[in-house]
Amino acid sequence: MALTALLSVSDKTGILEFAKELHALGTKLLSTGGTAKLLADAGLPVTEVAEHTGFPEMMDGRVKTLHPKIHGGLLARGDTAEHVAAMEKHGITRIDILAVNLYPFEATVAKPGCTLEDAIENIDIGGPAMVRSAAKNWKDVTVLTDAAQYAAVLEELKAHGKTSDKTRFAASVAAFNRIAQYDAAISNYLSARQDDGSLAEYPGQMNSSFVKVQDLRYGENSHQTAALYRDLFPAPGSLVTGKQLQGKELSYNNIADADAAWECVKSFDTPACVIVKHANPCGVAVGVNPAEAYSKAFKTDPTSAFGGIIAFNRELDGAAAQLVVKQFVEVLMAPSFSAEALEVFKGKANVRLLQIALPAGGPRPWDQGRNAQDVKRVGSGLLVQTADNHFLKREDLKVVTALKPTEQQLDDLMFAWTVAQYVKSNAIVFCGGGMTLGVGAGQMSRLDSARIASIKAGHAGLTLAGSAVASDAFFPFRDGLDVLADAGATCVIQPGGSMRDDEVIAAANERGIAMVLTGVRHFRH
Ligand code: 93A
Repeated sequence: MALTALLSVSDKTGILEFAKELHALGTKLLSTGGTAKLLADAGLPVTEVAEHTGFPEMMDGRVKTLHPKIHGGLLARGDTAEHVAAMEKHGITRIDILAVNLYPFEATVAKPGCTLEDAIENIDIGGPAMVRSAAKNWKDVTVLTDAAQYAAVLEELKAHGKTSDKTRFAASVAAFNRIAQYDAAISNYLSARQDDGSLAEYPGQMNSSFVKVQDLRYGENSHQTAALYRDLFPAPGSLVTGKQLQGKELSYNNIADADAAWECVKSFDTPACVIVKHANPCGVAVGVNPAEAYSKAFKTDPTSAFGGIIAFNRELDGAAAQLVVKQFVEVLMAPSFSAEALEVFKGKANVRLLQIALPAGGPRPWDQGRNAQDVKRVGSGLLVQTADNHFLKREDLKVVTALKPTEQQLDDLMFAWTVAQYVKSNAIVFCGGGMTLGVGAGQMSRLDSARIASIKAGHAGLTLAGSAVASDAFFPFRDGLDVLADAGATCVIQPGGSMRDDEVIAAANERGIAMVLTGVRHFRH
């Protein structure tokens, strides 16, 4: 018996060729307005759904296929006598093949300036309803939601006059996946909007949809498999919006470290360089140009910088490239690369160059370019929080010591605080002259982070006399502060809020340290 195919597609790619082949195989064609017209214009015999159901398309096409003759034809089980009888009684024809792709909701909302009204009109109702019906009834119906599936189905039809169970089941799974993705896009888009259509600050719920970018060779370790996904709507200026210009494929660890470096370097207004190793900055500096910023950043910890991930927030020019090329570097990131810089790295085919545009609103995280949500997997759950986007302004600082920081010290403290936000807790960051001098990261005790930062500065041959120090969270006791003072620090920035703030402030006064409190902390784990 001749098969019937219902074709209803917004994206008409490949549909005419598919319909021609189906027709050649003796398949009866049913179709909705626009798709039917395309087929009819090409001379194919096609019955409009409206004619088939006896109901016109109405309400601007909102009601086209939502009819028992369509859904009965998709849902009836061929192996159930009662279903077959109901079809006969109501004059319902079996629909064997359904090809549907949906109103382009994702593409519509991705366009700048898309209104809420536009978005809503592009929510497909009838398409997903048919896809669900067909996918549920996969034993009887082949459901196609992607033009890439047409060829294989035609081959099976030509060879066997029908599709295999395996193909229909796989197509059903693909269809439900597509519907889930589509609904997630709608839910995400709407959740992020207020009643008036403006962007809500935080949807208050975890419902991101992700698109796979690529499989990775392996995960954090070689026995782990891994892949990179991106948000359906990535934040402007975020790592996944970048373009790799040269070099080996990025690894899992490369991507994680590149993200840490990029997020940190984006925080600076002036030319900056961030060198990351194992998710922590091992050198950060600002300078009059990228070359100076790099030279300073490198000095913090030349040992750790080996094989590092390096990010700039300005075009990487020839001068900076000539310096960077001297060290072993895994990934190099910048908003752009000058022709000279590209020339310098041409000979280093393994170095991965990643070009990422800074967010249009400016390089600062508080403008834009951050994910609304941070996600961390725990056990069989997810921890979700708003991102740590807090931007500290100078006027927010509270001086709590007898000594007031000088303007120069305030500059250094603000710099140190910005860096500390990107260092794993407990973070202690010694800085001076727009560069990091010693970074203590990821220790279980703040005291040890302070000791390590000071030891590392010593190893790098840097003096901490007159340095400024940021602590990502408060000092629980005065001992940590004493380590900073012993090392030569003269000013400190920290959140405050400890039970022993008084003890810590008294220690600062005693040691001749100017201390400012931020009132916010930057734990990062
Ligand atoms: O507006 S709808 O939600 N109402 C429907 O009844 C319906 N039936 C199919 N959208 C509906 N469709 C969609 O129309 C399909 O999913 C497809 O994307 C599109 C094809 O329309 P045309 O053939 O007129 O271009």
